[in-house]
Order: sequence, then structure tokens, then C-alpha cells
Amino acid sequence: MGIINVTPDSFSDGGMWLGTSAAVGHGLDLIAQGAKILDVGGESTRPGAERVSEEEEMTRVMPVIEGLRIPAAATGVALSVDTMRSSVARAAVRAGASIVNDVSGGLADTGMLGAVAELGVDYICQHWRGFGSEMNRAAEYDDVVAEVRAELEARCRAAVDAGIAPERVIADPGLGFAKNAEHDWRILAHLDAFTGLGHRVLIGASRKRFLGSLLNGRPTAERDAATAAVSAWCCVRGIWAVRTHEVRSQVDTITVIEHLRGAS
Ligand code: PMM
Repeated sequence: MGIINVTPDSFSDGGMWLGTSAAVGHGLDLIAQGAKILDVGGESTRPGAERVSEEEEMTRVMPVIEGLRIPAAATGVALSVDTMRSSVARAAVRAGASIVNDVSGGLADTGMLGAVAELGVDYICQHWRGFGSEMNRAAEYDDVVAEVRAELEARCRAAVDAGIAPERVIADPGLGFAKNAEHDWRILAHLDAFTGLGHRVLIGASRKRFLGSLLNGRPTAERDAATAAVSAWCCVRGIWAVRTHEVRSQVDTITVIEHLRGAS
């Protein structure tokens, strides 16, 4: 899953794809590099981020989804919308998105789960404990793997109870969301706890802080090799998809691991 952040303030690529034509062009580039899904988002979720208005989010996201609909369909690439708002999810699905990626797991908008059930599309249900402005304070756990698993399981169950088909729910432990570096590493070391939930699992590790801290403060744009190592690990551990900023070397990494798996 290649990331298109149509935002001025995302932690790694904020401001790079803010204009519609730059964002659509980036999407075409990610398709050429082998992305199977494009995830379009108009609101930064980084720690400390302020919320954007619904109108601003629509203005950022919709022209990009509309611009990518035909080239994505022609290449068999799915479009995903990264939003916590049911209104944006509805508009994006009407314009061609087939996945709703909700980092709040239905907690930010009480209308979200019902809307996705009605739309009949895939739903990425992420573990979440609060908005960007409060999430660092919520990073308190006795046993991070057990607690994140239990909270995520409850949100996946809420999605199914709201009418989303279980096979349409994709679980995501939400690396960096109300989690410090040590929490992220523990989750990655115990991915079986999440694949054991019985849903497809997606991991978003791309260029995140925990990689920078391991590599002595390496700047965000220079964390793609580290991200590829996590992608390889995820592939070995049965993760369905990885969400990444850079796509070419991630696809190479996954291709090699899948080949090795077939060869053994
Ligand atoms: N991470 C970010 C944004 N959206 N969605 C899912 N499902 N999982 C993630 O880990 C995730 C996400 C933050 O990264 P970005 O600002 O670089 O997009």
C-alpha cells in the first residue's frame, strides 16, 4: 500500500503532494513502482497534529481520488481513503475508493462503522487511543501486546456488530499511535497476537520514529531500508499488507521473501 499524504504537515512527506496534480502524479508513480493499493489521506495523524475541517479534508482528498480512479482501475490497483470521518469515507467510495482506512477504529466518528457497513467496502480498523493532540499521553501500558490486542479485538468486533462482513475487516495495531518506540518493537516482535485475531492484518511502519531512534536519529527520508526490513519481517509473519511511503524497494523485498517461501 503506497501512501499519498495530501497534507502540509505529515511527519515524513508533509507538503510534498499538497496540490492535486502533484498528488495524482505521485500516485501514478507509486502504481508504476508496483503498489497494489493507494492510500489517500488529507489529515495528518502525527502526534501533536491539529484536526483539519471536514471541508478542507474533502477539498484535499476528493480531486485526488477522482484523478486516480481511471488509472487505478486500469491497472487493478485499489484506492483507499485514510479518514476518520464517515462523510469523507462516503464521498470517497462514491468516487471510486474500495477501502476505508480509519486510524481511529470507529472511535472518532460514531457514524463511521454504520456507513462502511452500508457502503459494503473493506475497512481498516486501527488501534487508537485519541487524537494527535493527546495520543502521547495515552501511551501507558502494563503489557502492550495484550492490551493493544484486546482493544483492537473489541473494535473489530464493533465493526462486525455494525454490519461490516468479518472478511472485510482488516486489523492494524497502529504503530506510533499512543505508543512509544519500545511499544512498537514489542508489537512487531509479537505479530502472531494480531494475525490470531482472524482478520487480515496491515502494518504501517514506514519511516516511523521507532526506526529513527534505533538508527541514532536518522532523518525520516533515510529510513526506507529499515522500513524494508520491517516489510520482510511482516511478510514472513503472515501480514496481509504494509503501508509505505516508498514502494519500489518494498515490492522488491516482498517479492524476494515470497520467492524464498515458494522455493523452500
Ligand atoms: N500511520 C499513519 C497514517 N495512517 N493508517 C494505518 N492504517 N496504519 C498506520 O500505521 C498509519 C495510517 C501515519 O503515517 P503518515 O503520516 O506518514 O501517513
